[in-house]
Amino acid sequence: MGAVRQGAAGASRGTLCSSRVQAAGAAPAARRPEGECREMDPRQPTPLDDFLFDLRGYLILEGAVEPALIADLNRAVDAIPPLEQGQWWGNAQRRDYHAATGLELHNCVEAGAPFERLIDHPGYIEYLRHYCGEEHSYVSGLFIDECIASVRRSGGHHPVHSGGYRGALRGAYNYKNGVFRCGQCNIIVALTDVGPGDGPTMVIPGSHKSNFPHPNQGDYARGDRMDVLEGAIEVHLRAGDALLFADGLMHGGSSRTNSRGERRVTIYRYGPLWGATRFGYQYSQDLLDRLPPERRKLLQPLPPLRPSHPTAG
Ligand SMILES: O=C(O)CCC(=O)C(=O)O
Repeated sequence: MGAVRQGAAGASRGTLCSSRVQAAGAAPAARRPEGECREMDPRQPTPLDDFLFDLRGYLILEGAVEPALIADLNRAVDAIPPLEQGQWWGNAQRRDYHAATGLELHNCVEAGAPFERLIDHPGYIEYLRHYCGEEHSYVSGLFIDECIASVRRSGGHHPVHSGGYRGALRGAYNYKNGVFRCGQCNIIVALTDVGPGDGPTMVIPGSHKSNFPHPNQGDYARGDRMDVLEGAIEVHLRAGDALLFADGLMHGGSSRTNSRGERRVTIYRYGPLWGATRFGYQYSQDLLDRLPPERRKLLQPLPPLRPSHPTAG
């Protein structure tokens, strides 16, 4: 099974080192890290994207992340030491969702500069703002409530979960009065090619709106595999492609049957700026302090507000 690849939305886009466009005298905090090159124009969702996202609950953004960053991300993944489930590495923690998923390093924005660069990547950030950033409201903006580096080896998989039926508001798909109001959208960036046998993510197109439970979805905790679940398709990606989907879409990971190698992806979950991290992870002050303001806002949209001169008693 293979997902139909959608045409590249914004074909040839140049790159530009931000340092070249920095206004003279700009505050250092507003600068991107030295040598970091960014695409000139953030990719914007098109009317066709809106149609397909509404219809299917997901989009494939081909070539969303440039090869140089993919190479940096792979080097950053190589640098992750062997970790036990629950073990911390700095302010990131191995927390596999399920015994079968393989390594899932949560709070991965704390695991190296390449992960920071995904926070507001122009290959997809405007899509998130559009679909789950409460556009045209008094609280428009985004917050990243989970970010994960995932490494899966032979035999690994992720059982199906989510779906419109009795779905949590947090991940719900919504469109009303001319605006999207999704509770959460996920961006999965492929760091390796993910084709047949590599353990591609699976989705059930349209299930973000389903009114019924899937009768054969099985038991998540028991680790039932979704490989042959009726209605599910594999999403094949090349390294650098991104899968964007409403969290309310039924999704999971097919079994990796290739005996060698690894499937490497990052999973960043975005929601409205008033959200909270799912498991209680806190972004470190060191990280918040060094990020450019527009990135910092995606991790801490509203700095804590306290009286500067607390009154006694
Ligand atoms: O690992 C995968 O391919 C699926 C990821 C997933 O199920 C999730 O992000 O909730």
